[in-house]
Amino acid sequence: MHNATAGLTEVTVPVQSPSQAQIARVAVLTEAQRRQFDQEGYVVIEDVLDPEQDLAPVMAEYAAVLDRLADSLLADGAIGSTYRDLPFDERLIQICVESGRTFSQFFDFNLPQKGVRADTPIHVGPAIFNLLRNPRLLDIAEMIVGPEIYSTPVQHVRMKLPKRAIPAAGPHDGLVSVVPWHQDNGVLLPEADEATILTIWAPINEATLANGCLQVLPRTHRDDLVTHCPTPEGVGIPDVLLPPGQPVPLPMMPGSLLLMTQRTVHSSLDNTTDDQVRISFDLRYQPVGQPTGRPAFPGFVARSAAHPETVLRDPAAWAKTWIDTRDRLAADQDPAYNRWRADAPVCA
Ligand SMILES: O=C(O)CCC(=O)C(=O)O
Ligand SMILES: [Fe+2]
Repeated sequence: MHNATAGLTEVTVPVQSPSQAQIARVAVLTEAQRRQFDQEGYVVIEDVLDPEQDLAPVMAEYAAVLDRLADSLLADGAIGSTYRDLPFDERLIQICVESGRTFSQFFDFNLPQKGVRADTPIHVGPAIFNLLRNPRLLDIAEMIVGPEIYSTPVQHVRMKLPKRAIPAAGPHDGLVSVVPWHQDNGVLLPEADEATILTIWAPINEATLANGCLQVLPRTHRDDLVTHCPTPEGVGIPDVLLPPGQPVPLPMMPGSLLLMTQRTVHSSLDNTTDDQVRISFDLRYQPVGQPTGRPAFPGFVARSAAHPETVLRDPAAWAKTWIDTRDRLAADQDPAYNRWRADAPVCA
């Protein structure tokens, strides 16, 4: 009864905390923030998203994904309990440790670059779509890419695990582990070199030096694309080619956003904690009509002043674009995504 009453009260008398009232405004970059983005190649903007309103629905969806995953692993005998009573990150860690596997593809709203099968897991739920279309995110994106905004298909959720939860045999890729120094353009096809691609990196829980926050090399966005090499952790810039400069680590609270250009050199730290999963989204927006660098994957028009009728608003239609893509790729050859060769002299 107590819960029902509390729920009703919330609905009839919405309580607005000062921070919620502040968050409700149209999101804008101040002149100083815009200047920092232009001059340094990155900027952190605090309190753009409301953790309760904007991020909790995403985590509720992921909790349901983890429920289903735990049920099926228990049925297969891979784990001894579903660990339903543990908080999300402890539960995910326990399930990875016990099964000796990692499960990034079950949560990601993207497909692997190779070996897509008709049953490759992908989570394209409505809460994820709503986050991609969040008006405050799009307000910020509009200030960089203009009023015709395309949500590119090059985006991920990353649940970076403590080292102890990653099996020695891997995978040690950037969805669960450290990410080497790179420019985002370096992981795209050359077709996107001249595009304007904004990366918005958004932590869902607190990102710290200990659990593997991002770090940037300021002002590197003014350089051309640097040669990258394939590495076991993903495509990265070899040490000899890393531009000089002092890395700036960026611990961040949920609700804050990091904005980067497609040429800003950045990486992320190891998760050296025992019991935390660093959960974050990296989302990308660009002007409608420019190449995304991953032509085999589907994006969508997220906002359009000129052609509002082209905006995708239906979460089920969005999900279908990915499921259809999965079916097509399962039947096809792997498309090429990377321009870098492991046998280039600088990569040896
Ligand atoms: O989240 C990470 O650890 C790396 C993210 C990244 O490279 C990006 O957002 O472009
Ligand atoms: Fe990146």
